[in-house]
Amino acid sequence: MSVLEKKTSQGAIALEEKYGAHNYHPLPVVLSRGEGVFVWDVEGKKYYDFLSAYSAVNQGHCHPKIVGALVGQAQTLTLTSRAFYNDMLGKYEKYVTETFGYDKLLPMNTGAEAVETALKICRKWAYEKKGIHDNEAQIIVCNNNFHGRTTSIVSFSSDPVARKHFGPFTPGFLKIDYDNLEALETVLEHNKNVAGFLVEPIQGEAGVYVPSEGYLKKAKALCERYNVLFIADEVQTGIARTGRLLATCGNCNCADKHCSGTPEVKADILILGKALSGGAYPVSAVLANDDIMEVIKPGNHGSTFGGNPIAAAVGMAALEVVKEEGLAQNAFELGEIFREELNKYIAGCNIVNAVRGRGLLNAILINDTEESSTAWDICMTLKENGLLAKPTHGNIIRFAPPLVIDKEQLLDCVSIIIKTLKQFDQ
Ligand code: IF1
Repeated sequence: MSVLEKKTSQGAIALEEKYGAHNYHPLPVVLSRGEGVFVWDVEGKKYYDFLSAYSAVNQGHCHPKIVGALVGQAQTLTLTSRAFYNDMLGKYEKYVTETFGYDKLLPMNTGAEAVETALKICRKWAYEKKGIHDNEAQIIVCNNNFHGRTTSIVSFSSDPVARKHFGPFTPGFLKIDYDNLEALETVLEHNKNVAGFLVEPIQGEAGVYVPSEGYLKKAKALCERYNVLFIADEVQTGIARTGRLLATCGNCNCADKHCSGTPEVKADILILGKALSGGAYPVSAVLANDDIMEVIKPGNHGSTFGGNPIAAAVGMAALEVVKEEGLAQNAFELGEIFREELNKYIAGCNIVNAVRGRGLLNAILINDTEESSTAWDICMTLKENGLLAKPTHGNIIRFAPPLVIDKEQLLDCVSIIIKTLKQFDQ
């Protein structure tokens, strides 16, 4: 039988291996179906999904309301381009801007495109509003950031694997340590050409690194003092993942249907992606108020697919699900339980050093080197035990289930994780 006919995991992996570029190293599991917190492989084995497509599937796999919106719109009108108006985009823009409390939205498709968009808006604002001389604007970014894969974005990455042999790089970025206010202030003090500060509220790829209490608020205050735009990349942390509608939200009750995400920190430019569509479709967005967004004029920026009617329908449905099902509240409560239960185990084990995170964006730090295969081996055993997760940085395992998970399922997962870790503990 040829690999094409063989409907097994091995066959599917062989096809990707032969015909696909080798830009990933996936866990050897081939998924063919998903529903809520579960996915099934081609052999029919059922797993808890503890990656959620890197936090894109916060609303759960194949959420009927989101799929309904997708199918309904796909049968009506899929794409017009922005050369013409469509009857969905304005409704979507109104809904999203009201939800997050901004004047305007610029629609894109992927997270990286939205980050690029934010950088362009920030630079243009710097030249036209702040008065920085042409081509001299600088944007501050953090060490160990992850903002995507485009040439400009990898230009300011600190990951050698993501950068090597992709130069020459885009200039105009200044790197400082994350969670370090002095470093931020020093750069702001000594450089008159700073236009913006791009930051993740929690560094995801860096291993779910949660900054010190008050860091974002104080960083925002510094930006205000120096007339620098605070740009929050909430592609991964946004849409209820961290127990708030946004990780930059304060103590708002996001389970409240009318919550507009009272901000602890209100970013000047907010970047959303991933779960903005619940994983059903690539949908990203940049939000800002008029004084900033008005620098963008016809011809300055755009995308064939950005703001298409399917994206608009899916985006509205996906946000409605978050509000209707109280996913921020659920993520907050279950996140507390998750860390508490794991901490009980960690206190008496050797294999895990710590658990950290916010809401349902968490990670455990494996007691081994970054070069070791321990975290990978644990993820392989978790897979055998019916739970899918992926290591980051060699010795950190991220745990980010869909936010529709209930308490009973979460406790079931905690026991799978602990049972697995015990197999590695000496
Ligand atoms: C991959 C991590 C997650 C992001 C933030 C922008 C983007 C991302 C804060 C770009 C994307 C991804 C993409 C994914 C791995 C991944 C990731 F491990 F790298 F950190 F989510 F945890 N800003 N994050 O996290 O969005 O263009 O991909 O839509 O496979 O590269 P995108």
